[in-house]
Amino acid sequence: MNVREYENWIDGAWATTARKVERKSPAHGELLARFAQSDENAVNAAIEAARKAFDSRSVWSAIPGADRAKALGRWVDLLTREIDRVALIEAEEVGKPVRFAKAEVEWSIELARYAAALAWQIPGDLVSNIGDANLGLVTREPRGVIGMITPWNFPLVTLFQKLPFALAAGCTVVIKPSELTSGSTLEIARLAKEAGIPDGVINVVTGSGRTVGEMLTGHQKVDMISFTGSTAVGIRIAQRAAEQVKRVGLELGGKAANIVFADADIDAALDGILLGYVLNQGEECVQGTRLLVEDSVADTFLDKLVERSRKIRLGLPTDEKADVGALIHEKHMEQVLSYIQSGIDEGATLLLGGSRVTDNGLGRGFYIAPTIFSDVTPDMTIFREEIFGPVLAVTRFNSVDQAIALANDTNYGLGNGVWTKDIDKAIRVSRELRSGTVYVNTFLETAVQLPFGGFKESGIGRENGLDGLLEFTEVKSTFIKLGQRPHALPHTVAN
Ligand code: TXE
Repeated sequence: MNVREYENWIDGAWATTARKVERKSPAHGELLARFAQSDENAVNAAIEAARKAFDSRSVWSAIPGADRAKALGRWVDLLTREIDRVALIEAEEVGKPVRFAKAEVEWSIELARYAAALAWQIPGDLVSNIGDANLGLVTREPRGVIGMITPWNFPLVTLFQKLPFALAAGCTVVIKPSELTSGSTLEIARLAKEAGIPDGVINVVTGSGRTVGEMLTGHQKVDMISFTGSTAVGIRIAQRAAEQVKRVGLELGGKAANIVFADADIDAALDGILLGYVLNQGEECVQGTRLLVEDSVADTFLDKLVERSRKIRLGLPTDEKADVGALIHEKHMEQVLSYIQSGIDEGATLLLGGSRVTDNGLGRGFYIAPTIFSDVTPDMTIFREEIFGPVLAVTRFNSVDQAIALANDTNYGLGNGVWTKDIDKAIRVSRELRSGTVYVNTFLETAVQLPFGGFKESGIGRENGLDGLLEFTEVKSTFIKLGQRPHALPHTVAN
């Protein structure tokens, strides 16, 4: 296997770093790539390059939006050309099946195309009702240099929910991808140069969160941190950013519930719940990790769910037929197993799975069988904490009010699902769910126009949609006086 060797990408070129970190496959243990372990000099150089590109207005930040849109379009075309190669890198480094990695790159491309189009028309306001002698302009300017810190579960999508939107707005960026999955981010930075996006607009420094992430967050010349990752790290970033009154965008953890009412299309609900708890090995912030099912249909629903879950195929990243891959690393796998143990110890009923899978050539990887617990109560750890593995916690309910209360009984608020054919019920429940996204009779669907983000501890701010672009802008009010301005202190000019 060819080991990919990467350096940092700074000011439009590879920048050599002495220390490297290795990434081994979580699916079969072989060495995949070496990434730079950046030091302070590298981080400073990347920030300086982004600052210079931003401050010299004619490079990117103040050029016509149409020119930025065209450059982003060329970049997307190049990424489209390289879908298969980038998808394979993504699959290998994360451990996920390649067909899902390919869908992820395709979705990233769609996000970038949409964001590029937004660059044509960044909204502003003209305030003309403040008297004939006055005119007000409300304009949106790019926020500046954005530090982007991204996680390992969807390295490209989590980045593309930020990057093209920030670029469309006119910002420049320094990205710190996860130290486990930096390959695709470095590849797209290189493609940006080929597309004619000016040097310094996109910079990538790799390394750990404790070093590189902290440096980026604490740097005076970074105007905003846009972060996707755990709530614990998000809180730490917000605290540090507050010291500099630095803007943050935080997309954090989740504990989504799918509510299945007895009048739902049961076949569709089964399909959505299945995908919702195993997609990306369950390593997903909007994972449908809790199932709330109406008591009258619960037994048959669970029987069918277990039956379908048994048919889920685990496999290597290159296995085109695999549904579920390996977890990101051994420690994470052990943590998921310890959550499963807590479910058993705290009295939930294990209906399926519950252990590591090592047969069929998966023995060197970190695989866990799809796992379903029933009789889960809200005080149990598996009901409350983000597990980030293919584990479903099932709780029964008897009324609409009880279902809503159970779904909202969490510190998180990223997404939830409702399954019912009753339109009144669907709308009532979706209004009362405290989450940034609600899916009705579907789950994990996306549209680039719809903003994405969390209520409560799931985050601050929104990605995607027009809101996703506006996050990367500052609002400026310009007051214009027309004609002769009357003296405010006339006695100071009287003879
Ligand atoms: O995330 P971290 P981890 C959740 C999920 C998972 C848990 C831990 O529950 O099990 O978090 O995953 C960088 N200053 N999610 O530990 O640490 C880090 O290098 C600045 C949910 O991998 O939050 C990486 O680039 N940066 C989530 C990024 O933060 C720091 C996706 C995310 O890593 C830093 C991933 C610091 N002090 C995990 N410490 C989602 N919402 O989808 C780390 N980083």
